[in-house]
Amino acid sequence: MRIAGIHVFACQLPAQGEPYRMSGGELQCADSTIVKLVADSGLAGWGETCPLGTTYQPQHALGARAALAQIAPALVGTPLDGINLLHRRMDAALDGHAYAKAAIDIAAHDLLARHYGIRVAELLGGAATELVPSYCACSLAEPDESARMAADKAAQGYRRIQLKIGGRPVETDIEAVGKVYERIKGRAQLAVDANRGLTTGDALRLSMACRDLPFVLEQPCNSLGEMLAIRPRLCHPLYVDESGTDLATTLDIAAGNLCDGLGLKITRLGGLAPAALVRDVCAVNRLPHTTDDNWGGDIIAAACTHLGATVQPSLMLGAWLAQPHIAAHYDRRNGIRIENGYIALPEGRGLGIEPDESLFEPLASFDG
Ligand code: 0XW
Ligand code: MG
Repeated sequence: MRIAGIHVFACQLPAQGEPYRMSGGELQCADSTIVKLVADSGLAGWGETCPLGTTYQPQHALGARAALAQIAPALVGTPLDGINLLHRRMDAALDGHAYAKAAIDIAAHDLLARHYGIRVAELLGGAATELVPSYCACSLAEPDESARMAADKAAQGYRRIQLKIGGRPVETDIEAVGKVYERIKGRAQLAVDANRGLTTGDALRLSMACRDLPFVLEQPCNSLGEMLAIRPRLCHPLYVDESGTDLATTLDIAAGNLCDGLGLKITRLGGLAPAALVRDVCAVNRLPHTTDDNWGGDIIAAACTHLGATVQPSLMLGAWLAQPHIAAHYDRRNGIRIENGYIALPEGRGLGIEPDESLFEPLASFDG
């Protein structure tokens, strides 16, 4: 089977209702890039990469599209014998840009799984569950509003709730953590995520002030060095997210037990194949992790869900999806949905969804 064509699309994904707020800013609308990989057999696979705006990480939609324009011509006509060979060809055409390559990786997993008549979860080693736990994020808000949101999410069945803090006086963060914990204790686990927004001093102050409250502290500071410097003095497990800037760094963190949990983002690592490698290293070190991404529609949601299904259940923190924050489904019938805090693993071949191409804006086609 050879790659006959690569087609790139855009899809705008506005945040429904309130903007999605974190310490580094807010998101009104995300600009998603969608890839359709077509084989000479006629089979097609779908991939997606959707940065969370332009400041959450060093990624942006126009960068993804420029990288894809650089890579795609080198891939058209090549055999689609396996994912590793595809990554080597992408790396030979362009260094870095994992978040763009991820869209092709995901599309290739969808296509190869369809070709073999299996689901992506099976291609990734096999599903340990048909119901994948999700978790939710409460946007940055005033303490009472955060407590109300968290209580509502717990009532919806979420068993893990992530509270956004940072970018304001740490006293407000401390108040929010206390009020949220009081509303969800006994019903949901709490992760407090500053998205790099705290100084080391404020992170220590928050952790010490809340020493009696059980939660994990996610990406409190900007750099891995800052977080490692304060880790011995923290009163809470340290979870790393944004500092897993690429596959090598993330593997160093996981293999070196440099944290107590990981926010694993499929596109930041370069796709499902590298993310599965991190999954397996986390399993060796019994490191809990999520199977997330930044934002995006049913395609990236399906990728997170299929990977999440293959994680050792005792280490699976959940698959965060943008789906509750956006209206659109690419596949109206089989779109990925969260119910009672869980996501049903699609039964269909590949990713198990059939995106409606008419929803997407065609941007470029590369077909020899
Ligand atoms: C909650 N997420 C997984 C989704 C948003 O992209 C941010 C991210 C996080 O944990 O920082
Ligand atoms: Mg995070």
